[in-house]
Amino acid sequence: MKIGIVCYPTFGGSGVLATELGKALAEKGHEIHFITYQQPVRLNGFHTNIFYHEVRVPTYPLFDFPPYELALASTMVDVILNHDLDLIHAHYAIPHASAAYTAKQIVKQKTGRSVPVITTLHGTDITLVGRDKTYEPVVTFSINESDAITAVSNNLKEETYKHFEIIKDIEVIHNFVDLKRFNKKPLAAFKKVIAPHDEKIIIHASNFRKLKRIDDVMEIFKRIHTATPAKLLMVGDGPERPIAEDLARQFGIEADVRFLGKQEQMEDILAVSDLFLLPSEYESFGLVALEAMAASVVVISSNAGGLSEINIDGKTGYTANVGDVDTMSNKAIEILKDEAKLKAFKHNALEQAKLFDIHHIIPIYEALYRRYCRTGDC
Ligand code: GMT
Repeated sequence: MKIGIVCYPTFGGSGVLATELGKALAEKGHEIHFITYQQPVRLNGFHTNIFYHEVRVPTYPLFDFPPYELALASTMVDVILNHDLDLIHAHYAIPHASAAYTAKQIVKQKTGRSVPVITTLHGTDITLVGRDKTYEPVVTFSINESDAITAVSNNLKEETYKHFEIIKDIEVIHNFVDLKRFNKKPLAAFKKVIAPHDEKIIIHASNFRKLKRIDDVMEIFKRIHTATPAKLLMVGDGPERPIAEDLARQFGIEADVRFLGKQEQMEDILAVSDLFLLPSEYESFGLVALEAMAASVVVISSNAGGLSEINIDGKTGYTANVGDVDTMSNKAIEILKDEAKLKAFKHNALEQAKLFDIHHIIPIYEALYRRYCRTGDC
């Protein structure tokens, strides 16, 4: 099949998922066209079946806000026509689903052909930004106009029906992880640099927005640090980072907290880690937690959104109510101090991640695409 993938090219989970999906589909022989404003971060290396089309947004002194959505829709039209795409898969509703709708109408008017649009909802496009009155009518319309709608968790499906008037069926296709990427390589030398005295390695990775509750991460680590020798790796960047750096100094733990910024080699960092902290206010899924589990890292998370669909309380880690730093800290300390339990939970985490292996999920997307394909066997 010839598939156009529209996504955000950044480190966010929706862009990561869309890029990994495209790469896996290309491996299976499909022709993949990424359409976005920048080369997606995970799109490294050359593949004969992968094409990248950059959306350029011309500026003009009149524009305080350059119209990205129009440039995106026009680029989609070009790519659909020039490469005879079978379908468009839009990841994250805003503005991708509505731009795809516009592109579809233009192609229909020009050629008479109706190009199927599949929209995958990822989280904040529904639970945060999309619900804003400024966007809601367009989001509702473009979701309903999509030929197929998928959500990355049962929770996100429920949230979508709760907050939008959706008249169509939403199919849940869980996010996935490529377990092959997480074959633990011997990284003893790297581990020694981070934890020279064999301290436990705790990790958090996100875009450091308020919703990630970075202050909870720092508070939980402070308590862990008091109870057992530990180091904290903070991966990513965003508005809450200076606050977290301040807290580390206030708590007197700055020597044991490393802010690594945005990182592409998550596999190596996770490979030396013991425990992942994700106390978020909401996660539709928590792809980063799944990646941690694929690297046999135990997860302590909140039970918000779809997190409980992947992190099984008392098995792969622990979950607690949002803001319950007492439970999260106590459970983290308990497991870090009990080597046998830590080992068992690490094993369980990997086993759970296997359920979401890429090889189970890609065929589900392919079957969905086929349902909307022109010939049925494209
Ligand atoms: O978490 C973020 O802020 C980034 C956001 C995104 O759109 O990239 O992530 C969302 O999509 C991911 C991939 O489906 C999910 O794993 C994240 O849980 C979801 N984030 C939220 O729901 C807050």
